[in-house]
Amino acid sequence: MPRTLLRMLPLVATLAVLAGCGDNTGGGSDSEAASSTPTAAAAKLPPKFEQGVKIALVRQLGSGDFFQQWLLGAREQAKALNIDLRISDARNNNDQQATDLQRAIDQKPDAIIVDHGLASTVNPLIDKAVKAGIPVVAFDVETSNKDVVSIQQSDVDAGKAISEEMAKGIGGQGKVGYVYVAGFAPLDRRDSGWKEVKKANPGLQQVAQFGKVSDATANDTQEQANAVITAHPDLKAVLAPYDEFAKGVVLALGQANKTGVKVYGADISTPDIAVMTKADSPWVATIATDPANVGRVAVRAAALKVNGDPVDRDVLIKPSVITQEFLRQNKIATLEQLRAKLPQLDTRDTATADWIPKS
Ligand code: SR1
Repeated sequence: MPRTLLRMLPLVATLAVLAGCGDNTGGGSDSEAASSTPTAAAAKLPPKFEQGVKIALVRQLGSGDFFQQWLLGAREQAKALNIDLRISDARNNNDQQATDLQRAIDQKPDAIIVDHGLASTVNPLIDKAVKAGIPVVAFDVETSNKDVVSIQQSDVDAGKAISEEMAKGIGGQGKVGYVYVAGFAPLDRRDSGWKEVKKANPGLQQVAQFGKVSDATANDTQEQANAVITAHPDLKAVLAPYDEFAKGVVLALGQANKTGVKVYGADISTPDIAVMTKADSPWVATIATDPANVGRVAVRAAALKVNGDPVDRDVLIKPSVITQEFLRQNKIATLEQLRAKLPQLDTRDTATADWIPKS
């Protein structure tokens, strides 16, 4: 594989990282997640699962490609395990997420999955759930509770890998914009990676930091990016390590007819691939896992806890740097095609057991 196309390096390397159900959420296209990992011959479920298990999924956010794909994978895995997945989406309202989490605890489910959330909002309730004997799996939450299974996409290394890709892409020199909102665990962790790379590359000059997380993150970020692009005509790149951020910056650059600025993002989906591979697209690289697979891992980890099976306290899912060049040269237009070209995205062996169907 040509070295400029795709980098999937081990932990020590520098360019890539280390190696239906009573819900109120929306959705995305089922086909993207559904076809990604063929279901193997049905395994025999433990009696508890044969009878039916209830798991509450308490989400801080649900809009955008990443979150929709994540949910499709989670739902698919839940279905394969006869789990009634009860989903709430606080739409970035932290008080609402606290209410949702308290309600979930009151309903005494077999387990709770907390998907994103401000540490100060969710941790007291996570501790309460654990004390009440409810197994908790946390995805993208900064929690110190040792009884919680904590899942993330190796975000410090992810931030470092995409920042290094940017440093290399602009020859280690020049003005860069940075899209970041504090308080979201994955963004905070990626920020640590960026800080490390910034320190190691004194030629990189961060001239602006902006961004907004909302129900319409791309559009809100676009508005802020417009101002940054105007204020810094000699900008060389923008580090936007969340796909909704990256799409917002791409929209702003297009609106301003501005060329010569490279965008480095995070996450991947079929719509993201379309944006990256469009003629003259400034989005040149992203760091990503398969979001549907991450959703599946979260549900499997919860199922293992419900069954009393061992599961690691920290589950790190390894992302890959995926370049525009790789996507174009391999004529990849969909996430499904990317999965076929990039077996590293497969996480079926993470957080599993013999009795768990390979969804
Ligand atoms: C607002 S936090 C957004 C991030 O959460 C997940 O980790 C995704 O990778 C996304 O970039």
